[in-house]
Amino acid sequence: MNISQIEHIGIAVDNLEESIKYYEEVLGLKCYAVEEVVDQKVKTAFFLVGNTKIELLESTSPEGPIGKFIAKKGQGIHHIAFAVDNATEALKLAEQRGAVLVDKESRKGAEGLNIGFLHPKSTHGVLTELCSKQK
Ligand code: CMX
Repeated sequence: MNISQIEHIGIAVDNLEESIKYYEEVLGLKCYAVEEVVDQKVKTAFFLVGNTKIELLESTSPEGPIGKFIAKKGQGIHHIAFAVDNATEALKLAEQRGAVLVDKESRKGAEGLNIGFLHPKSTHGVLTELCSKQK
């Protein structure tokens, strides 16, 4: 699997603009990118903290994963993403080791990364993303 670092922490928010203000004006971080990921039904905003990113996620639809999460739990930490060499291989290995996959293979996510998720029911409650630059 070879996890090299926490790539990002995903945080579900009600309103991207309002949340960006908090991260910039209170914490003094700088939002360096805003991107819509259409197939995930989210708008994202990114901040760099050392080598790790904070990814804010606003839902574009109540049917999307973030819309459903916020309806149930409200705003807050949604997932943790680990950087690996090859997300598809890491997913396969995680499955062999007992995790339940949301994604059988990696797919394209924000910032062009290849991403795939492990189901939180199999990871002690934390939605876990594996991501890589290569496939
Ligand atoms: N963290 C912890 N638990 C979570 C969770 C999360 N982020 N999201 C859902 N759950 C829990 C729910 O609370 C629920 O638990 P209970 O059965 O005890 O009530 C269970 O998982 C099922 O939740 P659900 O609301 O019925 O949602 P679904 O099963 O339809 O979907 C999941 C859950 C994880 C499969 C779905 O959210 C998913 O596919 N996530 C991966 C994709 C994603 O999150 N995309 C957004 C980020 C995109 C990006 O980073 O670019």
